[in-house]
Amino acid sequence: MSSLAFIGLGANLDAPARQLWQALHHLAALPQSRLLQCSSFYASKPMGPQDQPDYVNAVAVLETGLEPLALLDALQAIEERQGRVRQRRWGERTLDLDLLLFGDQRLDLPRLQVPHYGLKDRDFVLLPLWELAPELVLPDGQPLAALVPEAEALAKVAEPL
Ligand code: PH2
Ligand code: MG
Ligand code: MG
Repeated sequence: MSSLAFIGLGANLDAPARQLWQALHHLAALPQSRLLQCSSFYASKPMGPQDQPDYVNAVAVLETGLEPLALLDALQAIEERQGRVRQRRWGERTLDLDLLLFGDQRLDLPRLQVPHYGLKDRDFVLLPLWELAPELVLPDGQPLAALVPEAEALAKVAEPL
């Protein structure tokens, strides 16, 4: 049985848009999985420490037969392949891949909370998600469209490469 997984992508170091393209390439190569779609790339001001570069953010949707924790392992392996070093909390990074939604599952495991805890508060997640799935209803029954009008517009990155 396969599930739809929404994945948040973010980067603010080392040619961020190129990092996102490379991550999409790796996501497309995951076993038992098919990369269905990716949103536009959005430029966003950093949440957290302000003395770091702006981010490029996007959301991708994957159809996968992997279990959530196996997918999480795969996402972390991609982050590592792209040189991710864990520095300060909410600090700069070459690539961040967050499992935002996994079908309509709700998981509260030590390693994995789904839906992602920050999903509803982050414009750089809500806007690309809404671009992909304007009719989406979150596992708690809340329509995504109800959250988006409060989100601030973000500029799309015109030339991702
Ligand atoms: N990710 C962070 C910290 N701050 N800010 C923006 N704009 N976009 C991000 O993806 C982001 C962030 C850590 O995951
Ligand atoms: Mg993140
Ligand atoms: Mg993360």
